[in-house]
Amino acid sequence: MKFIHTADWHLGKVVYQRSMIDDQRFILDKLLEFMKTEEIKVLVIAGDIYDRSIPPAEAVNCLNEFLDKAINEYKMTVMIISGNHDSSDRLEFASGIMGKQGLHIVGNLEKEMKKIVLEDEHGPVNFYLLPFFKPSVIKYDMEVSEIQGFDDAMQYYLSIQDIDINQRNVLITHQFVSGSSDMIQSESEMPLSVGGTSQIGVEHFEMFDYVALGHLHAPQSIGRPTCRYSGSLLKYSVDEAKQHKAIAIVDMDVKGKTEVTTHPLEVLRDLRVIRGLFKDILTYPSSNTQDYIAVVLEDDGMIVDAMDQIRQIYPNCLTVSYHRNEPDNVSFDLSGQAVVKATDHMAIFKEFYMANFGEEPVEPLVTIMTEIIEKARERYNETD
Ligand SMILES: [Mn+2]
Repeated sequence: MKFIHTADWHLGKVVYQRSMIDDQRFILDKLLEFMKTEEIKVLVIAGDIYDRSIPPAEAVNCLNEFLDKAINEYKMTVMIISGNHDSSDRLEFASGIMGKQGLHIVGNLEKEMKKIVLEDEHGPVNFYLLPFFKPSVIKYDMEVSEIQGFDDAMQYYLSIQDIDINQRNVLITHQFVSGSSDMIQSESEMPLSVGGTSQIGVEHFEMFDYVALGHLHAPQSIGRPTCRYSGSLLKYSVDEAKQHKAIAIVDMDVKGKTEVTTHPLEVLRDLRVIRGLFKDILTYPSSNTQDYIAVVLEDDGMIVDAMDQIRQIYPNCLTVSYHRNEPDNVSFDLSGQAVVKATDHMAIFKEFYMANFGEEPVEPLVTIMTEIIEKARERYNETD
């Protein structure tokens, strides 16, 4: 059996005030075309269908049109779970009725994991649909008081499921699953928890022949080739510019024989970073001027109206910044604000000052800021 694994569509996403709905419609058409050509009838979407818990109407319409074609026209089976960006209740709406048509949506965690059984020439393949959940759901709703975090919540939850390890099993889930090597993270992922670790050890998933993960936006396997983040549908932040987005094609043969390949889908507009001197960027434009562009200027001085002039050539330019304001620990969030990864308050202030004024803050600013930080710490009882 072959199926497609994808995740993190974030329909309705706005990047630097630009709605990406046209790009999303375009790539979803390409996905349908690809599945039709390859005669693949099963699609798995591992959460974050929408970008927000209350998605805009155009995002709902986009999903609706996609599912209408996939289910009614192409007779596909589609399995969807909710991610941390989705509203589980909204996503689950009418899912009971749609199950008969081949559309399976699980938004809320149930004590018994939803199982969809599909058959091929080798027998059944069990797809388990496990939506994003926080440890508090296990701790309070299921009344398991010893649960501390994401890792033991997942371990506990899987331990109470009845899974036949002699059959072929696929898990679809949306969590931060980690292996022994480094994971690639992106700016456009919303942290799953504030404070503490939300990471779940990959070793808890050994009973599954394939684990279809959602949450991390860079395509990557975790621990083994058959435990994988498909990555997001499109590049959703500037730091994802160099990633190669692709869907995963999972080819499941007999038990123990599962192959994974990837396929990049054609995009309407790419998201790229262009670096250089202002005059060079204007004089020698690259091809695909309709792409989403983040410009990093290597000029020393400030250029008045840089964005307006660049947009004459690159109408979809998202952001213009200066290389000199680019310390290693500053990156850019979706609204174009500099995000400082340092946790030290004074370091954050210094980076903020650098990004705005192009120089280090001097006295008496530093002393004043030190006092403000100390007062704020006292007020919120914060210690180092
Ligand atoms: Mn996501």
